[in-house]
Amino acid sequence: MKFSHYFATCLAAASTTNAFAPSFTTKVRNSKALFSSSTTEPSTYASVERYVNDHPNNNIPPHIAALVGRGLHTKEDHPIGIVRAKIQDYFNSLDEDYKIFDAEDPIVTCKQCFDDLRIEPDHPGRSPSDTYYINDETLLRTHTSAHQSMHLRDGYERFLCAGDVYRRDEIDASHYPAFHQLEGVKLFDKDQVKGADGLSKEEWLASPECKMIADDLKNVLEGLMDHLFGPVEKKWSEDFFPFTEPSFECEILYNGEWLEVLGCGVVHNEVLEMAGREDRRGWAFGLGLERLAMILFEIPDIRLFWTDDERFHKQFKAGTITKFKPYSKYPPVFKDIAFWLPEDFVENDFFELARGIAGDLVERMELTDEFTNPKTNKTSKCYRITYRSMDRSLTDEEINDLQNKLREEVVSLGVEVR
Ligand code: FA5
Ligand code: MG
Repeated sequence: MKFSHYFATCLAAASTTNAFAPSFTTKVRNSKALFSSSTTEPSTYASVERYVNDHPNNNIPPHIAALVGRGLHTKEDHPIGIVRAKIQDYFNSLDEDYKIFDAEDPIVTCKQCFDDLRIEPDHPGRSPSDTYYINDETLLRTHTSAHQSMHLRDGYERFLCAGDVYRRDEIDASHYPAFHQLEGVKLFDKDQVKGADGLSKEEWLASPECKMIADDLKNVLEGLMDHLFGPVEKKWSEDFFPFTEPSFECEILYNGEWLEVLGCGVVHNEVLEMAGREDRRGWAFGLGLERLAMILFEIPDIRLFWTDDERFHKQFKAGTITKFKPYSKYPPVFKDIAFWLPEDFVENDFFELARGIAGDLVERMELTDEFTNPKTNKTSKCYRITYRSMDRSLTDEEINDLQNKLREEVVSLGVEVR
C-alpha cells in the first residue's frame, strides 16, 4: 500500500487500555532547545536489542534498528535539523508560545499510535506489511501524531513535536523506511468556541467556530510556507484522517509539480475526549521534514540524508539554506528479477529483503511487468532494481553477488524465481 493513502479509509471507535511511555521534553523559546538533553541517552536508543527480539511479531530487521536514534532532526548542521530549526523559529515568532518536544521515545504503544487516534484495528496502516512491530503492543511510531494524545492529556495546549518515524514502504528517490515528521497542535480558549457547546456533529462541522479553527490552521501553515520558501504557490485539498475532521492536505508547486508536504485538520472530538480534553477544540498538523529539505536544499535523493560522506555534510551550516552541489553522480547498474507469486505475497517484504541485502546501494525498485497465466492462474511479476552508490562506482562483480543473493533469499517469501 502506498503511504500517500495511509489514512484514506478509516472511521472507528477506539479502546483505551495501555499505559503511556514517558516523554522527554525540551524548553520552549530557548535557542539551545534543539540540543538540550533527554533522559534517554542516544546510546540507549542505538542498542539493537531494544528493537530486535524473538517475539513472533517482531519484524524489525537490523538495518532498520541501526537507524533509530541517529537524531538527524537535532543536528544543527544537518539539512533536517536546519529545516526543523527554521520551523521552530517561525513558531517562536508568533504571539503564542508553543512547547517544544523533540526527544520522545520512537517506541510507542498501539494505543498511542493508533487507538487514541481512532485508527481502527483492521486499518491497513496497522498491518505488519506497513508497520515495524517490536511485539504485539509496541512498535516504531509511524507518525509523530502518536504523541498528540499524551501531551494533550498532560495539559499542553500548544506544542510542536519532531522525530524520526518508520514505515515499510516502496523504494525510490523520495521514499525511505525512516523519515522525519514535525507535528503541531493548538487548542483554542473555551470562550472562543463557546458558541459550539452542545452542537451535534453536523452542526459543529457547519459552525462558524469550526470554520474559524480551520482558517486559523491554514493561515498559520501558509505563513510557515512563506517563511520557509518565500512566496510560493500553495494549494489546499480535502484529505481524510481518522483523527481530524475536517482534514486537509497542503501541496506546494515545486519544479512545475505539486508536492504534498503536510496533512492537517480540526482535531476530532473523540480524540479530545479520549485525552480528557472534551471541553476544548483545536487543530493539528503533521509535516514531512525530508520533503521540505529536499526542496529547499535541492537534495535529489532521500538516502543522502543518512550518508556519512563528508562531501555531503561539509556543504551545510546551521541557519543557512544553500543549494546542494552533487559530488558527481555515479552510474547506475540495472538488474531484473522475475518470479511467480505465492498467494500471500507482500511487496514490502520483497523491498525490505533487498534493502537488507544491499543496503543503501538499492536506489529504486520498480515493477516493470506483470501477467497472469490463464491456464495455471499463476501471476508473475518482474522488478527492475537500480543499484547505485552515492559515493563511488560499483563493480559488476559486487552487484552480481548481491543480485544472486537476492535470487536465493527471495525464495523464503514463497516465490518461484523464473
Ligand atoms: C500523517 O502522517 C498524519 N499523522 C499527519 C497529520 C497530523 C494529519 C496531524 C492531521 C493532523 P501522512 O501519512 O500524509 O499523514 O504524512 C504526513 C507528511 O509526511 C506527508 O505530507 C509527507 O510530507 C511526509 N511523508 C509521508 N510519507 C513519507 C515518506 N515515505 N517519505 C517522506 N516523507 C513522507
Ligand atoms: Mg498524506
